[in-house]
Amino acid sequence: MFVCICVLCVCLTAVISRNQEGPGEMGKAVLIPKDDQEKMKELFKINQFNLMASDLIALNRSLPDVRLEGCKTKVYPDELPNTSVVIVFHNEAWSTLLRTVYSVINRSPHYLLSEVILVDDASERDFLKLTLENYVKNLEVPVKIIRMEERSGLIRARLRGAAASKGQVITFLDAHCECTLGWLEPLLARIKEDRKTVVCPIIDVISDDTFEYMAGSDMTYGGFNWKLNFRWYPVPQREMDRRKGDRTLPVRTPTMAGGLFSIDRNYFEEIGTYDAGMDIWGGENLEMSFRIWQCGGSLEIVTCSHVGHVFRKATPYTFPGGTGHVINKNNRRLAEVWMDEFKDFFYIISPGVVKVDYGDVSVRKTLRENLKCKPFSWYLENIYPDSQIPRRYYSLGEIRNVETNQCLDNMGRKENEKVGIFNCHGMGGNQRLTLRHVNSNQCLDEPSEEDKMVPTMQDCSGTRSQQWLLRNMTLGA
Ligand code: UD2
Ligand code: MN
Repeated sequence: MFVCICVLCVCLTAVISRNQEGPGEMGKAVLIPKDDQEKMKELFKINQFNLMASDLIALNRSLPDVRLEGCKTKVYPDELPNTSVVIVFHNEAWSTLLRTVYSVINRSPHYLLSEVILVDDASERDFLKLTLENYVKNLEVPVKIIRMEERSGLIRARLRGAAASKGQVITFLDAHCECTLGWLEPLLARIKEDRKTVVCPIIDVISDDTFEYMAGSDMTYGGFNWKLNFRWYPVPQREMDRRKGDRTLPVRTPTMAGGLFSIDRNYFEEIGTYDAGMDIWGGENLEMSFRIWQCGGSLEIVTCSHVGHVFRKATPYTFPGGTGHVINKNNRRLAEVWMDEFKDFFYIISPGVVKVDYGDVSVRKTLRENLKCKPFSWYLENIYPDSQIPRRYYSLGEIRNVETNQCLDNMGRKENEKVGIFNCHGMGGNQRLTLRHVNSNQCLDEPSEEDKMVPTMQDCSGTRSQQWLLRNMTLGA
């Protein structure tokens, strides 16, 4: 008996020392020696991350516990719904894909893990075929592999994975993630409390250069800009106040990044899964975010759950049809179905996008009617009041003097400064003006004597000096 324990001690020590000293252990950066850097740069191109570094790191590497102190002591109910984890991939690297799978299996209580589903979106790499199939057979949790017959894009691949899943909750992850200790319980607990809440972890950053693991912030949440790009913004004061300053409580977020979230299985179906008409990549995250909020659900970042993701600066794979075309098409689909008259802001800022054929969205419009979803103006007023999109407006475009062909131009200046007059360039930018509702803060005011032609932007006063005659203003691209 004594010997046994002693042997165990030795083993344990061996494991711990390996874990703390190997490359990338505890989430540390992996630095490649000078001599190998040429090779490293070559390999980088394959996945647009440092494949050499990733391949040096153990598939089950250790990570730091980056949670807030208050999260470490939280107790969750014993009876939580279980989840299927769906991971879609196209030509993913072996080490990142398997590290994702190991981190799920090793850091989730197994009674909460129904299965892991890998959906191969028509990858062309041999090791992702039979070698992968044989490898996952030996893992402790059932891992199912589904193959798309042809390249379908992440949206339709996720739909396939979701349809095959059996868990009460579906958790989606990208194929280059690492889950940290305690990541799953807070997500499932929140869904148990309210099945119409869709939850995201804090997405930590795994460096694409060194694979260093860096904690993400609980002080940022998801928004978007007029081009319909997802963006991170600071959590506004109103949301801090709502949570009474308790940073361990979930943050209500206007949008999600898209790759990492959990959703009640039945609710996923009730709310209309995904728009299967969207191709390859992009747009589905905002589409789902708007849909959840407008149709009676809510979207949160559960700040006690941390999952890392390799953020890349460029995409490693092809976009059949062209990158711009695919993304514009997906964005048009979401704008046409969910954004009502506010879609015009997107169209004005992205000239050319209106020419992109977005196919048939009638099924999605019917879904919106059936679910009796609220208008986009409600979403902007109530969920995203800090949006850059002006919520009350009459019109958006350039103000052109048809005689001289010159346009009002804010010349990049700030509030209460003069606006300028410049040749119309039709590119938006500083010449994109909105004529705001009288309640908004700034209005064009008449030029003073010495300024001759040039009006200024002033707080709206409603006086005659701020009244302008607007003729032939057109809205649209
Ligand atoms: C972000 C999301 C991503 C998705 C995307 C918008 C995070 C961390 N990531 O981009 O999940 O919402 O925004 O669409 O929030 N893939 C396929 N087939 C394809 C293309 C991609 O299966 O045709 C896989 C890919 O291997 C990966 C996942 O889809 O596992 C997401 O793709 P990405 O990692 O290139 O997207 P990312 O992180 O830039
Ligand atoms: Mn990704």
